[in-house]
Amino acid sequence: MLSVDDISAASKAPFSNAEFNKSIAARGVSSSELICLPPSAGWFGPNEEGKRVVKVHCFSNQGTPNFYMRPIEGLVMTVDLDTLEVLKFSDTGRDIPIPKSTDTDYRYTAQKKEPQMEPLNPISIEQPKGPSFRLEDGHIVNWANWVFHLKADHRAGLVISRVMVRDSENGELRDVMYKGFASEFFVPYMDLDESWYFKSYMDAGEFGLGISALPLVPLNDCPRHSYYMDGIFATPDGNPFVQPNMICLFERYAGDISWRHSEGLLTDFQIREARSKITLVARMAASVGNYDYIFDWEFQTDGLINVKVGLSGMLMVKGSPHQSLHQVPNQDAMSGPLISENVIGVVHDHFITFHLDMDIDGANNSFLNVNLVKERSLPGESPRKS
Ligand SMILES: [Cu+2]
Repeated sequence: MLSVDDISAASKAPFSNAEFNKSIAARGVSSSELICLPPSAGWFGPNEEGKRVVKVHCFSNQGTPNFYMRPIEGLVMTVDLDTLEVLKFSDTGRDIPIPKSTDTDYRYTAQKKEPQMEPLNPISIEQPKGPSFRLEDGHIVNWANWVFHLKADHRAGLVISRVMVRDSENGELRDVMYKGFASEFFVPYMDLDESWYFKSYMDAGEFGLGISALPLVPLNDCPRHSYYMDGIFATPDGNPFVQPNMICLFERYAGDISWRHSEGLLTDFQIREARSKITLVARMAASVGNYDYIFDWEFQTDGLINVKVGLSGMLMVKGSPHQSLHQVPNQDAMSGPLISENVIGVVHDHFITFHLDMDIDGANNSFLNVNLVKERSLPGESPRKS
């Protein structure tokens, strides 16, 4: 895993390299406007064996905090993390302009015009008696029929363990899951270029989801009556530090129905039974470089656990010599669509794997995969036609 110290040292390493300084000067870029980052460590052959090696690429932050939209394309340094030496210097994009900063600032205060939609009236969900969950020892969550342990983790971000649900008939606690967490991400970009082939991020194992989870913004990230939990991690030199408010816990009511039934059309029973759906959510948002992953572990009173991952933030884009599609001689050769002047959105996937150690009514569980297959009825077998 790359530590915060590794990342900061690697991002500074190019500036003491003469070739690098020459190249950025030739592009008319000042070193004060550059932000350099190691995108993904990976492993690319035996000549990296026994070394801790990262690639470093750079962006210009001139005119925008959204430097991700202004890549210095084709400029890649391979840096040894132990010696901070530039092992390899690759400069293939001198003819590719740095995309403009115009309209790239995403901050609310920087928006020049109001969004073209009818404004929404204020909305809020009342909990006059406060939330219904209760915490023991700061980590054991009790809510409705659920009991589980919730903690922050440097690598996985959020870990749910010893999950139990109370039997509604006899009140006994029944095991559901021993432990669950996001075990890894894999984000390969579909571009084989010298400056792109290594962009195949493993965000949990290389950077750490917990260490990337900055404090949540009350009322915007999590609703009123949320409980906020800190993460306590270690710095690279072993000192503890607090990552404040990195997990929030809240009850969600989105106006949905959990269960209903009506009678009256066919019988004399006049029944209108409906119960509102209230769930409990444990949330974390990891800002891994340009992307923000929002993790929601949602508990339903019917015994279901939903895990949802939302993706937000900025794209990792590629600089292009072309300003419009008309200038592109062979569009099929591009690794993604031209999304703005001189900007390609490289096609890629985000794969997320989970460690789910289920203990449903004990440890003796099995996994069954069900696939329904269509079967034709034989003539004379059944009057069913469809
Ligand atoms: Cu993406």
